[in-house]
Amino acid sequence: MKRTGFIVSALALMPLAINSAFAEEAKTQHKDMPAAETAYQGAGGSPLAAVEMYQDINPKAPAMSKAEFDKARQIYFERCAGCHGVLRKGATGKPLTPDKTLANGTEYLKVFIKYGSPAGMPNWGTSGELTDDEVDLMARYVQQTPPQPPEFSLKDMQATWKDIIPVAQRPTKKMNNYNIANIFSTTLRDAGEVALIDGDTKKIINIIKTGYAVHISRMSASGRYLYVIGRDARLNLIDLWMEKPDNVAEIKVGLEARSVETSKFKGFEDKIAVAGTYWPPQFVIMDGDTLKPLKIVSTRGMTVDNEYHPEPRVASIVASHFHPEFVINAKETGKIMMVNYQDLDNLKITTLDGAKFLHDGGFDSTGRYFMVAANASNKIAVVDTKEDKMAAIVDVGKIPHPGRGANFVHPKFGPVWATGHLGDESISLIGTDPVKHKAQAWKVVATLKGQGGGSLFIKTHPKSKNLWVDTALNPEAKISQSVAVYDIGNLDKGYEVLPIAEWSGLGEGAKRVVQPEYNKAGDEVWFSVWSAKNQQSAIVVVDDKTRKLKAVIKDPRLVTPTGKFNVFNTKNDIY
Ligand code: DHE
Repeated sequence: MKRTGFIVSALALMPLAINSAFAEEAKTQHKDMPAAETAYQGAGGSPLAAVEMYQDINPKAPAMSKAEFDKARQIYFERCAGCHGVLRKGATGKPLTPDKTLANGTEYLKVFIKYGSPAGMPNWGTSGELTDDEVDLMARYVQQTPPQPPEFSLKDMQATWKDIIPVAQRPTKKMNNYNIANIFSTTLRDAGEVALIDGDTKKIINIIKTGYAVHISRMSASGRYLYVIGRDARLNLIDLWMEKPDNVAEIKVGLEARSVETSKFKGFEDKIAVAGTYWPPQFVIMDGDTLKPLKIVSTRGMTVDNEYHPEPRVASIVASHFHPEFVINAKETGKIMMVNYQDLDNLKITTLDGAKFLHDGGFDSTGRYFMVAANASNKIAVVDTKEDKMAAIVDVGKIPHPGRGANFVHPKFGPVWATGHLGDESISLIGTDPVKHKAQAWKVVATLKGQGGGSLFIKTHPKSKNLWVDTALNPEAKISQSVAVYDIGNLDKGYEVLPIAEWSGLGEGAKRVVQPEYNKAGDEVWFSVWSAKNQQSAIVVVDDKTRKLKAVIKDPRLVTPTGKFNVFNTKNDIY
């Protein structure tokens, strides 16, 4: 039996009665599961856990009371939906639709839920996360018809839209003395806030309320407006020209989201914004300076394998520099939509076939090619945003996770873009110059050995000679609390390890070092030291040239900092 796809294929083949030998096998096999990937997919806990949903009664499924059903639904959306999908059609995890689960029955499912599987299913029971009663509850729940969360229309969005400070009442010029190009918008994940930190003085300018488990920040083309999206699909628009930068508009674009972007094409600066949602599976185009919703487009449809998928979540979105277009990546279908925002009444979308499941990515150094991770296929899909065509699909390591990736000139192979991986220790360098380095273009030209798996973000800067790689989700504390740094001029020398968490001086306690981000000048790298919500966290600033500690930013208000977005670098796609 193939070991991947274990849950469903094994369930289909095994007899209904579970013997203890099988349970023993499940227990031992679980040891090789890719823990980093599982921890990451379930990281957020879906906001859908709190949403009331309509439920059919399936006479074939085991009986459940309403109270039991509601409890199970909450557990499902908090822990399982990230991998198995809202409608249980399967994503990183296997499908759990009644046609599969009913055939296998409660006892059978209980073993998998309790002991996990080598394909990545966590051992929810033996790890102590779920009690035996809860395991039984979940085994019965996944045999019911999946409840469907409500849709979210333009009217629903309009009802949540707040034009807090209308354009006419906003400043007509910058009203503060901040060097706004060097502000860092810092995600305070569990506080549902962002901290605007002055990159020059390292002082907090303002802490601003945003959505639940806030995810990313993006900048408008002029560098004035900052867009922040929460997992609960609340989108905030912050005006950096105000005396004290703050929210000027807000909207809820759905029930769950991760991505936002703004128009960058000449003539459309600051004009249009777009946000993608996990639920409902769609994206919405808005006015850039007010967030007024204008047009919704569904992502439901066929996958790259020509199978229907009812909930393709919107993953990363970037703005083209070559056309008035957004590049919108649908996770489960593996499709990449080039959405032209010039004429919303006659919307033109060019759809490209990428690979499954699309997640995060960034541009090459010229801004023409968008490199996006198809994490379940271990590939990077390369989109030519000038020609609106796929340039290539490149095989890389296990579960690529680049963030926006890192661009630099390799001493031998010319311009490359790099990604780290969640599933292994490798760092893949892909040639990105099809003109002067044709033989290397869209090939992995070199593979570096990193500290270990569980890497989330990699970064460099055009002015730097360093390449920084975090390993935030590595199970070893020593590795998750430090970063590896390579000398770009001498990559064969291997990496130096910097003990960032130790430098923060936070002392004992679980913490992870996550996401290197440069300042505008490219001479400092900022790292988040991400502790639990009730513990102190910090930002550690390293001098890029000397690789020595430069500053530690600590403040009781810096609760669970994760992503940091330097205004200049984010606006100009510098990484
Ligand atoms: Fe993220 C980017 C989705 C978990 C921090 N994350 C993204 C993007 C997507 C995404 C689709 C790309 C947005 C874009 O470019 O338009 N992230 C998800 C998930 O679905 C996932 C796996 C689970 C979840 O429930 O959310 C997940 N992400 C995490 C975390 O646990 C992280 C480490 C901490 C946190 O803040 O929650 C995290 N994700 C980030 C960051 C970026 C990001 C910092 C932007 C990186 C950048 O440099 O651009």
